[in-house]
Amino acid sequence: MEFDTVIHDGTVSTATDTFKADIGIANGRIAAIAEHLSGGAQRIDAGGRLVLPGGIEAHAHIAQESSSGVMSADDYLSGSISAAFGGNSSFIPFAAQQRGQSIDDVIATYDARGARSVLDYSYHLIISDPTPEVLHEQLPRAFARGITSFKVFMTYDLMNIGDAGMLDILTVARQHGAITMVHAENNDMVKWMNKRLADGGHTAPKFHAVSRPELAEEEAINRAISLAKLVDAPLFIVHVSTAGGAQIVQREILSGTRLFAETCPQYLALTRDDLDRPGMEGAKFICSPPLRDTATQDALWKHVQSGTFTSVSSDHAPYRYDETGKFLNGFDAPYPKISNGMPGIAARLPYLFSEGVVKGRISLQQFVALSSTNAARTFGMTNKGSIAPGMDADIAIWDPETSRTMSLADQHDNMDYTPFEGMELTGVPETVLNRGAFVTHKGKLIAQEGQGKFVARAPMEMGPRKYLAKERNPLNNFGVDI
Ligand code: DUC
Ligand code: ZN
Ligand code: ZN
Repeated sequence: MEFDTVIHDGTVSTATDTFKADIGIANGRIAAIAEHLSGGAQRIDAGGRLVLPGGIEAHAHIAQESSSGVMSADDYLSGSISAAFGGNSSFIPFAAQQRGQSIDDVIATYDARGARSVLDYSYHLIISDPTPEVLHEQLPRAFARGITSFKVFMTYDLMNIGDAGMLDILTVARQHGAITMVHAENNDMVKWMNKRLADGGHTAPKFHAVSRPELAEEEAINRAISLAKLVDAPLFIVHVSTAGGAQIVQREILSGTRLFAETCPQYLALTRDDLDRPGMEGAKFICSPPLRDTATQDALWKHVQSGTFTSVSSDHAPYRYDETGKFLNGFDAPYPKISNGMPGIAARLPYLFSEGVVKGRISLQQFVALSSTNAARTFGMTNKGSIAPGMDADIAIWDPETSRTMSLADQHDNMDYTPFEGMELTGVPETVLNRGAFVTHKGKLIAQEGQGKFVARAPMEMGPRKYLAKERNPLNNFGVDI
């Protein structure tokens, strides 16, 4: 067999196995895996390094305006390059509907933005305005294009769609085989806390953590799950930041609810003490939900280890530490007017590898599952997320031993800080292939702008109704499946 590329002398790891093998690539796909493969128009010597499925970043804000109109610092070119240097071979940022905007217009807008990507990409649709036309005409057109996941918000006045809006979206998602992602925080609790903090003159960045209590997340996660159960729809809780929230997710998964969740490196690595750095430095660490404490970090790691989380995602939301980003409303803005989010698309996998695999908290197989395979399966990237014949040749070659100190100087995004500055991490993704083509090689960018392609994703298998709400089960007395 003729191969375009052979990767030889690698240690291959998937979500289930680790083995020594050569990989033959033809026409962008994995064509053969064997102990020894000869030939290949191009041969890549892995030199015993790890050969893993390229990471799939399932939560990133790229070329996206926030609800208050602030454009993220990264576009699809810088965001995808940064992702690639972090060991990713594809990503699924958000395409956000502003109120009043049609979904067709949202998709056209993001298609133009996505065309610059060096990695394969798709979008999760953020829905802020679920009108009947959106629900019954525009979303079905989006599914037909292979956009099979949404995100909704339970917080922020300009984004929160209310419980009824969520039920409408969950119902449509179930009909079409889509999964609904949710930002779960109780809007009124946060607003009430904001008002009391403002009345007391508490405006410094550190009060951001006070304003969004753990209870606000736990209550909203519980409610979101109840809404999803009423209509038997699968649900994905994004950026879980609390022990209580993770515990609810674990309990529901164990009781058979079709539920998925992620946490993010910032909740494992940083605490709310970072919000109290001198001057306005704390603004760099404002994200929602907020950073918590070391006890929460320990609890979240246990949930990473024991399988509560489907994936660990970056929630890359890059707003620079200047007047274009964090300080759009002034350098002394009160915390609610400081842009919300932090960068991390390049740090996600090196952090998870170093703190997870190298420190013995998770196995290499868990790393692959959490960084790639589970996202591919959950979000319908059927040709990605594993190393097997027929799959896209989306591969990351890792040096598992080299250590480095994270610093802004090594970043490839458009940011002027990294929240992980100074962290010592072991393990470096040196080379990334996307459909067999180099994106990075030995730490250098090889890809051309626009090399990535839009990935039409498969619908999620819904399976039979479970009737978790017994009142909707027609087999029960008075039950009506409306
Ligand atoms: N939610 C996100 O998912 N990212 C950034 C800010 C937010 O509220
Ligand atoms: Zn969110
Ligand atoms: Zn986010």
